[in-house]
Amino acid sequence: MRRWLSFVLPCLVVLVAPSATAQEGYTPPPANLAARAWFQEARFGLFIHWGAYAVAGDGEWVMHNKRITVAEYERDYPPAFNPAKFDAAAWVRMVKAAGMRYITITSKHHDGFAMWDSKVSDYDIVERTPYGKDVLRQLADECRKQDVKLFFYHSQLDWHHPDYFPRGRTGRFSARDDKGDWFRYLDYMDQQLSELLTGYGDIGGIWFDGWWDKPEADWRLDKTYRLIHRLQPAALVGANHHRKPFPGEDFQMFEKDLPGHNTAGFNEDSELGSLPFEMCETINNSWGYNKTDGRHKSTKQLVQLLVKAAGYDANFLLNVGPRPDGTIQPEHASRLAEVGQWLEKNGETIYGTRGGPLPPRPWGVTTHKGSRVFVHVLDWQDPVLSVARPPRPVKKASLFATGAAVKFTLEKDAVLLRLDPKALDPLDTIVVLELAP
Ligand code: FHN
Repeated sequence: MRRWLSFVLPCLVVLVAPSATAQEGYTPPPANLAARAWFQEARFGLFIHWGAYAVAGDGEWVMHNKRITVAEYERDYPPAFNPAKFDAAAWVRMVKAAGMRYITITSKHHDGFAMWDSKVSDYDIVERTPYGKDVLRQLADECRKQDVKLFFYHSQLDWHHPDYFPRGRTGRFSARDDKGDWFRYLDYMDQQLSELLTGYGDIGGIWFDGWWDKPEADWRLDKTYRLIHRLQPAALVGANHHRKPFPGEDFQMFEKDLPGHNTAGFNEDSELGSLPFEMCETINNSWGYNKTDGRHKSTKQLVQLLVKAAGYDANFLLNVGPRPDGTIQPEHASRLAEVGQWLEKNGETIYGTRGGPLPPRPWGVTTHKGSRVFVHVLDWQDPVLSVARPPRPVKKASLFATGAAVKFTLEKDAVLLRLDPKALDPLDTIVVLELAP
C-alpha cells in the first residue's frame, strides 16, 4: 500500500529548487483571512477518499498498482460502482458526532473519475455508474444544512485523461496514446474546478494533490490559483506538494507527519511556513477503502494524534475510505464516535486554541487560549513532571477533568507539576495553568 510512496519520494530528492511559480503577489482579502482564522479554530476534519476504485477494496492506487489500462478500468470500475446505501445526512451526522468541523472529500483522485456531474467530461459518477447521482451535490447540501464546511480534494495528476502528457512518474500502464496537449489538460482541470466552485455553494477550499508526479512541468498554478480565488475569495487553497507553500496557497499540509517531522518520508523539504497547518492521517493504513487492511489505529492513538496536532498548531484531517455501497466501515465509524465523545468533554482544550506556548515534548504537548495553558500529558507515569516555564507567571494549576488543584513548584526555568499517578488518564491528563495577565 505504500507503493505510491516510492513514486513520491524520488520527487523529494530533486526538491532543491525554490518554490514553484504560482500566484505571485497574492494578498489574501479579509474574507480569506477570516476563513483561515475559522480553519485554524476548527482543528478537526474528516478526509474522505472515495471513488470508483472502492469497488476493488484495494485502495485508491489500484489502477496503477494492478497495471489496469484506461479501457479496462472504464469497463470494470464505474459500471460496478453503485453506492445505493450512501446517505449524505448520516455521513454529516457522523462527522458532527465525531467533533469534526469540516469534510475534505475527493472530487477526483488520480484515476481521473469525477464524483460529481461534470459538464466537460462524461467520465463521472452520473454518466458512468448505475447509481447515476451526484454525491458531491448531496454532500454539499447536507453540509450546508448541518453547518459543516466542505473542501474538495482534487488530483492534478490524472491517469485517465489523454492530454495528461507528457506522462509523469505514475500511471504509465494506462495504455494511452503517446500524445496529448498539456495545456488543454490544464484547461480541462480549470473547467472542472470552476464547476466545483460555482455549482456547490460556498466551498471551504481546494486540497490539491499530484503536483509531485511532474515537478518539472509548467502547472500554470498562477492561473489556477487566481481562478479559485476569483470565484470564491474565501476558499482556501492548499497543495500536497510536500514543499514550503507556493505563493497563492492559504494553508500548509503535512501528510502522515506532524509539522517539522519526517517519519513517513514526505516532508524532506517541507520547511515550515506561516500559514495555518493541517496534518492528514489514515485510520488504518489506507486512504481509499482497503478490505484487507485491518491495522486500525486505536481510539487512544487517534485522540493522541489530534492532541499532538493541536500542540503543533495544526489541524487534524482524519481519513476514512467508504465502501463501494456508500457505508463507512464500522471499525472506523466506532472510532470516530469515540473520539467525538472525548472531544465532547475536552474540546475546550482543542478548538480555538493555538499550539504551545511550550515546545512539544515526548511526554506531550501544550495548547493555549487567552491566559490558560492546557498541558496535555500523554505519556507519563511519575509523580513529578517538569515542564518549561510559560512566558508569564503561573497563578494556579488544576486538572481540567475535575478542577482539582495540582500542586506545583516554580523553578528558575521550569514548573514542577505534582501529579497523582492514580489520577493520570491513559488518553490525556490535562492540567490547566492559569497565567498572570
Ligand atoms: O497519492 C496520494 C494518495 O493516494 C493520497 O491521496 C494521499 C493523501 O495525502 N496523497 C497522495 C500521496 O502523496
